Amino acid sequence: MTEKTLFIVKPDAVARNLVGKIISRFERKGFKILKLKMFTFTQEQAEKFYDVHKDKPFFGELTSFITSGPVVATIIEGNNAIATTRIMIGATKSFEAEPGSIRGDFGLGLSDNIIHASDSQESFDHESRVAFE
Ligand code: 3AN
Repeated sequence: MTEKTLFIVKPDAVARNLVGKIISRFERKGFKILKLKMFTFTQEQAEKFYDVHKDKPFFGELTSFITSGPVVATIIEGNNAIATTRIMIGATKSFEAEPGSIRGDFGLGLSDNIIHASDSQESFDHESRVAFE
């Protein structure tokens, strides 16, 4: 089923010059890039983007990290895009993520875990609206 999803190359990965390597994995997998945008989240935008986590103890850490530098937001399209992208990015804690996944190959952090990707149609709708507003 052709589907769209959103992923965001986070500030740690942009700072480490990993943008091309990360995007190329999705192209190589067979996804088509529909939109691409480099920007820095404002505090307000970050709070809206991560709205579902607003009651979590790490909310402050999350918004301060995502606003700490430029990110690259990408909307891609392809078969089963949402679930397949989640498999490709790997476990939330980069230090536990499987080698072969993006977090498993490029990171060791938790807040600084390289990449974000929508985990449902509902989060894609919300997150793409905020990132591309
Ligand atoms: P994922 O990014 O894999 O969907 P979520 O939705 O559970 O993970 O968490 C959203 C973001 O919050 C993660 N990308 C991570 O950066 C951060 N995060 C999750 N759990 C923690 C935690 N215990 N401490 C700090 N940051 C966390």
